[in-house]
Amino acid sequence: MPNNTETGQNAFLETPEVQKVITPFTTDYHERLNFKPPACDAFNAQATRLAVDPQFEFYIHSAAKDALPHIIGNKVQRVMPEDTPDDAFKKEFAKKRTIGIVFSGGPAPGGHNVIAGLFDAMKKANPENRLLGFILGPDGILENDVVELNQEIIDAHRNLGGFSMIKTGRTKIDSKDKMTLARENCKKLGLDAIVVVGGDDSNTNAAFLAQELFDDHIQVIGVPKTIDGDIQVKDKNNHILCAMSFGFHTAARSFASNISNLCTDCSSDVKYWHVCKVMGRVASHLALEVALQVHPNLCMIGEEMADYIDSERIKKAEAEGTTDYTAYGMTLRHLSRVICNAIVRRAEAGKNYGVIVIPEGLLEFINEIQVFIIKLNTIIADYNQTHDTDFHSDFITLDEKLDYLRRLARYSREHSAFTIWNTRDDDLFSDIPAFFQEGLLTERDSHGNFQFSQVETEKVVMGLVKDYLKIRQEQGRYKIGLKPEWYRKTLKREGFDPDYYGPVLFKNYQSDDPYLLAKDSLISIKTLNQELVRCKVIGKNDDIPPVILRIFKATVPKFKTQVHFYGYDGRGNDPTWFDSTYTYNLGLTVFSLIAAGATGQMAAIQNLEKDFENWEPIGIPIAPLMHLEERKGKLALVIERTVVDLDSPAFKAVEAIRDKWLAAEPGPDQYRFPGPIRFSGGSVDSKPLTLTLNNLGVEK
Ligand code: FBP
Repeated sequence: MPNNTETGQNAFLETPEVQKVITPFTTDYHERLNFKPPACDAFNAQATRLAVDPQFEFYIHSAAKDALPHIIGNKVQRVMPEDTPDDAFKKEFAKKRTIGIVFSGGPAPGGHNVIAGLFDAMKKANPENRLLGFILGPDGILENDVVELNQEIIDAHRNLGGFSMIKTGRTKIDSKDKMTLARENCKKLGLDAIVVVGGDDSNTNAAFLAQELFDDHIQVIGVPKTIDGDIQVKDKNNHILCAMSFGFHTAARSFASNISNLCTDCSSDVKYWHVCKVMGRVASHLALEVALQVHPNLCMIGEEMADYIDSERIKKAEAEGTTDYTAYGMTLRHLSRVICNAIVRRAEAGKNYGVIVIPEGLLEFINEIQVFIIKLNTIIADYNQTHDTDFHSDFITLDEKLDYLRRLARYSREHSAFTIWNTRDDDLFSDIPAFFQEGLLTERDSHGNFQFSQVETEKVVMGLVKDYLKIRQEQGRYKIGLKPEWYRKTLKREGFDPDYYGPVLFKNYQSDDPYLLAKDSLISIKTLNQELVRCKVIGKNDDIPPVILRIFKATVPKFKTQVHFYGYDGRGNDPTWFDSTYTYNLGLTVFSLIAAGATGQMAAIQNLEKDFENWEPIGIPIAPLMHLEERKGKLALVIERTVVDLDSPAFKAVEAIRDKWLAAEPGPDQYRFPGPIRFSGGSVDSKPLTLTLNNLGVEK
């Protein structure tokens, strides 16, 4: 053992054995750096060319036609191998180019491989090609903050997670001034092309940038990134062009691996409900994939909530000759009832524990919340437009914000004027817990999106669930079922006759039910005492026998939760084999698009849902994917986000099987254990289960 002086400690740290232990460079890390993802066939040729594939068609929005005239006519292009390029082709393909690349929005596993793929392809075409990385996202473009990416930098990031190589940001290039600045900076850098790696909003931005830079001959190519999985592109005839954005698989697998550990934990100490919120700003794709990976006891899918129809309410209204508009879409209250019922059913089967998966964007699909979000978006946008300052800087505290809303409501009442915020809105809003009010009033992101990750969705939902369970408990309708054998054994051990006490304590003692349920009236020691006296099992002044008390206590559930948020952790995970390979090929595709002169296109890999041999690199025109959507209180042209399709085989599978996963019956739970993300071994080339199921649905 070294002595305690600084020199001694340093000498200790420098010994090879200690170095081996404390090195930050693990075996997995080296394996990742050295992994060379396979390339799609086309990229093994000397060069590539593009071929328009006329079979794909889109509905074109007239607003997109007006706003993006130079790129609206783009078509789907296939990257083809070119093994016998003539001299003119070779010259053009290998022309010296400077390409800029920027990450935009939240990190997603695989981003570094997009850069690595692009770098390898451009250096293969011409070693003098230069790749510049914009630092900290679109701010890097506006501030001309770039770094030249060389072999050393690229090699240090291959197959590793995060966007740390050049960082990212959420700034949007959304004004004339910013566009002009972006153009000037791209020209100053001598860029031939700029690559935007981002989500739906960033690819929207890429299209506008392509339009803006068209006459300067600076090409713009987008890359579909986001763990949320909501960039999925089909043409108007439902042909799949891009089945999934990159990063989704890794994030979902990472969440699933952690959540399946909670399944193990809760079925071991049988006392907690683990409430797991998983990221996905709006769409529930991640929650759906996690459900398929883990088989949790309960999984809410936001899209289903919006689709819900309360037929009982509709019938009741019809009978009264009225229409009940609240019967369409699920309310928060109803949602909490659905969760409660599931919890109660499991408790009755003796399982007062479990795992619930809640998508981050769940509240977006709850009608009443959606109305608040739209109204508040408009109020904030209007305020910012009519004042020089910003709503959130002028009203810093929640009280100040609420006071402003109250004034709006008062104005509408006193002037009998139509305003977006009336007294009823204000009253309903006052009923919401303060932390949730604060969440609904948080600053929107730079794209005008409501930031669901800032709202404690799970707290809102589980708060209501807890309240309702308490009511059910007071009504005697939330009990833990006891195994008859355990009850009999326990009483016999103490010398009591189970058959004498059974009918007094349980409502189903005479049945063949697998679990005994305490009578509804037994909700406290006092009511137990009363029942025992009423049935003449004990006298008025007798104590309850301790063993009976013990049995009673075993029927009383305590609802204990542990809340978890899975988002940033999975977003930072090192990519799966699927995402590493997918993104590397996206990078190669980007260069093929640029080398062939494309602009306003998004790089994609078709047939991702199939085995790697079937993957095909393509370019998808971005402009035709646009539609009008409300942003910052105004209609804006944006790429349409894909939410979970309730008719998809993946959702249908979950719908059909989830009652089994609830496992509100005797026997073991149905949890699935996907294991940790591995970079080698048997399951290495697995892909998202949603993709596989949806593909099987297509092939059938
Ligand atoms: P992108 O769409 O930019 O990829 O980001 C997705 C996401 O991870 C969402 O799942 C989440 O709601 C949001 O980013 C969190 O944003 P932030 O990083 O700003 O907290």
